[in-house]
Amino acid sequence: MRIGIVGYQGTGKSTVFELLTGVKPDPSKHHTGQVGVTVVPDERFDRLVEMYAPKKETPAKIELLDTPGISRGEQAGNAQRLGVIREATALAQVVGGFLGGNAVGEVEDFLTDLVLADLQVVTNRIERLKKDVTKPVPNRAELQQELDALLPIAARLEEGSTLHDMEFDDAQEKATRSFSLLSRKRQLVLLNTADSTIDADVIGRIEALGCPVVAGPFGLELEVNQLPEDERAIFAEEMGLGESSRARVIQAIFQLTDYITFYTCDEKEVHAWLLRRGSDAVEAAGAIHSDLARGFIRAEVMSTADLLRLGSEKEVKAAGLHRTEGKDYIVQDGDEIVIRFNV
Ligand SMILES: Nc1nc2c(ncn2[C@@H]2O[C@H](COP(=O)(O)OP(=O)(O)OP(=O)(O)O)[C@@H](O)[C@H]2O)c(=O)[nH]1
Ligand SMILES: [Mg+2]
Repeated sequence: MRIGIVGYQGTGKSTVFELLTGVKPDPSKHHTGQVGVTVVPDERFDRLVEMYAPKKETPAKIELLDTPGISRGEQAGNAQRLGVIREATALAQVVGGFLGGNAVGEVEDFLTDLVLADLQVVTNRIERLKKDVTKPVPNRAELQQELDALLPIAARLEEGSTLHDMEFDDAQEKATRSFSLLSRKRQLVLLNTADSTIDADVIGRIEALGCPVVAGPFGLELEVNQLPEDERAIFAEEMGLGESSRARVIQAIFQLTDYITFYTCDEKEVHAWLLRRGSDAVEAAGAIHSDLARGFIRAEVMSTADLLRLGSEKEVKAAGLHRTEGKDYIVQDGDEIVIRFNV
C-alpha cells in the first residue's frame, strides 16, 4: 500500500514525510518523489507481542511517497506533474496552514487540479475513440461501448466534480482501469498549522468537501524531534505541544484506505498483515506466501479480541471460539489465522 503525500509547493510535504518516516528527504530525489516506510501503530499487535514473546516481531507497514509540489502559478503543467501519484492507493494532501493563506480554498483548488488532470486523460481517449468508431474495424462494437462508458465520466469532470461519489458500472471500471483516476482516490487533508491553535470552522469546511482532516503543527513537531532528548519535553511544553501527531496521522491514513489487519502468531514470530477489506481466506494466504494460496486447505481462525480477553489460545479453544474456515471465508479485521496448506 502506497500513500501519496501531495499538495502545492512549499506546504510542508517533505516535513510531514520526515515526521512520519524518520527519513530525511533527499534533494536529488525531489523530482521523482521519494519512498519511505512507516510502521502502523497498533495496540492489538503490541499486546500480541507481549502474550507470545516471539523471537521476531513484524508490525504492519505502509509506504509513503513524498512528491514534488504542484504549482499554483502555472496550472497547465500540473496534470503532468501529478503523474507520479497515479499508482498511489490514496492521497494525503498537505495544506500549508502556517503560511496564512486560505486553507479551504487550497483544498478546493487541489481537487480541481485533480479533476483537470483526469479530464485530460479521459478526453484524450474519447477523441481517439470517436475517430476509431467511424472506421471499419472488427472491434467497433467494443470501442463504441468504451466510448459510451467514458462520456458520462467526462461530463461529470467537465462540471468540475471529483468522481468520489460517482458509481461506476462494469464497463466504466474496465474503460478506466489503466487511468488510475486521481479524483477517484480517497483523500485525506493534513492541515499543517503554525502552532497548536486549531480552527474548528476551517476543519468543518474542509470536511464538507469530502476529505477527513488531521490538523497539527507538523513543522514544529519535527523541530522538537530533532532536539537533543533532554530538551524536547521543555520545548514541547513551551510551545504548548501535546502528544506527537504521528500516530494520529498514520491511523487516519490507514482508516482512509479500507484495509484490515490480520495476524499470524507463534513463539517464532508475531506478524501483522494488511489486507483489502472483503478479501477471502485464500487472498489472506496469498498475502503471506503464494504457496499458501496455491496449496490452501483451510484456515484456523480466532479473533484477537477473544484471544486478548481470555489470555491464551487454549482458553479460546476451551470456550469454543476457535473456528475452521474454508476458501470463501471473508477475513475480518483482527483475525488471528493459521493457514493449513499442502504443496
Ligand atoms: N513555520 C513553519 N515552517 C514550516 C512548517 N512546515 C514546513 N515549514 C517550512 O517550509 C519550508 C517548506 O517545507 P517542505 O517540507 O520542504 O515543503 P514541501 O511541501 O516539501 O515543498 P516542495 O517539495 O518544494 O513542494 C521549509 O523551509 C520548512 O522548514 C511549519 O509547520 N511551520
Ligand atoms: Mg518537498
